[in-house]
Amino acid sequence: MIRYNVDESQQAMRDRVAEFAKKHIEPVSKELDHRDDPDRFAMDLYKKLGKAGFIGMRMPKEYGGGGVSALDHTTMIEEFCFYDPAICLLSAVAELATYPIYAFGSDEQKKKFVPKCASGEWIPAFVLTEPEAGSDAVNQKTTAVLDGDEFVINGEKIFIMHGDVADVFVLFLKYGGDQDEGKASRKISAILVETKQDGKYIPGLKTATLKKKMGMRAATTGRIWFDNVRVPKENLLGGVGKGFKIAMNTLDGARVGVAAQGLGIAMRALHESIEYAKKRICFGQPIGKFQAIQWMIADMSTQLEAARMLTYKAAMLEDKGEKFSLEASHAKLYCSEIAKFCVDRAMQIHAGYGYIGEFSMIEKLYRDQRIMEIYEGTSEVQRLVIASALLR
Ligand code: COS
Repeated sequence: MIRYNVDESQQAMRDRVAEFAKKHIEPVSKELDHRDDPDRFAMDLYKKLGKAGFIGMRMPKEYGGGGVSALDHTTMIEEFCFYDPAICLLSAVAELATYPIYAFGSDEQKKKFVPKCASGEWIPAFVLTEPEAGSDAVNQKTTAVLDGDEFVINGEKIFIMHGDVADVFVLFLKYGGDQDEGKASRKISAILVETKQDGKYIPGLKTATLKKKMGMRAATTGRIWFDNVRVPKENLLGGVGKGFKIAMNTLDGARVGVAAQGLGIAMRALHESIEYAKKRICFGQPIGKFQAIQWMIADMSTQLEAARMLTYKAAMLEDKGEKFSLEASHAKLYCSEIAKFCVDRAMQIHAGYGYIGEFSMIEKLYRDQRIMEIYEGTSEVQRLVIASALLR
């Protein structure tokens, strides 16, 4: 009743995720949410996700991916987040970073990188954000200079999902064109960086794991420094000055993914609230008999259904090959906000049993959901994208 499918393949995907989740996610979910040990990357689980086909799902089968539609991928994320949003990120980050290689790479680059990233053998990271370039993504300070057959890279990145463990970076930086003239967004390029040689970081590359993260702890978040890092010039992705468009195009799809994360979180919050309202006795009857609780549940359900329609619309446009930037922003904005609303109402319904993590999942959901209004473009950036599309 709290799930809705446009077609049968969505239910098949939900069944597939549920089977994996019961076997491999539920037993480790609490352990990976460990507060004091955020820098232990869940490599075993990552490999299991890869083996089960949950990494690189959107990549074509010829490149070792699952070849699933955007709608089915959305369903996968939604259902995964019902079980554990943080563990879902292990897969979502791989998709975010593999997509631009597949969509904009040369044949050689695709053959070299995509199958390894799509199988879970290599961990890829999408390396855009800098200390002074988050929402203002154009304001890149990291630079590349061509020296013979190599780029020499200098700069710093922050808040990079899996940046502390990745084998390959899709790195965005200032390179190309006349850097003093013309549109700033056309002076950004993307370069693929293989981070390791013989199991060690290449010279000049340093990373650190960011500590005391509020939620989403099964996935790590890193900081990266480049000090004269040398990369072969054939690792340029998609051409000189194409980096910003590559990043924006990639984020369109990723934003539908974040919307789906919001759906999964809201769905779990609603599910837990319904179950709890049926069994929690207060003033001599289950609290679900009180109108105050009924209205909260009705509001959660209504918002979840509306959010789902926005998300599925964006995914279906993507599947049809149509432009979906506006719809992706609608979905990401609304789903991240309703996830917050639903988790907050679930907390109110559970009261003390929601606030204390050992009693329910609500406390974890409360921490996990908060990043959704921030990453892949804040809610303010989504409003900017929506308004500029409408006012153009
Ligand atoms: N797909 C492809 N190209 C796109 C695009 C998209 N969705 N959106 C914009 N572009 C292109 C534009 O067509 C334009 O190309 P031209 O130079 O040929 O004209 C170029 O990119 C610049 O577009 P625009 O001027 O609209 O970009 P802005 O600098 O105004 O972008 C925002 C501003 C805030 C929208 C952008 O910087 C952004 O999305 N920031 C958030 C980044 C983010 O999500 N960070 C989160 C961390 S990443 S995990």
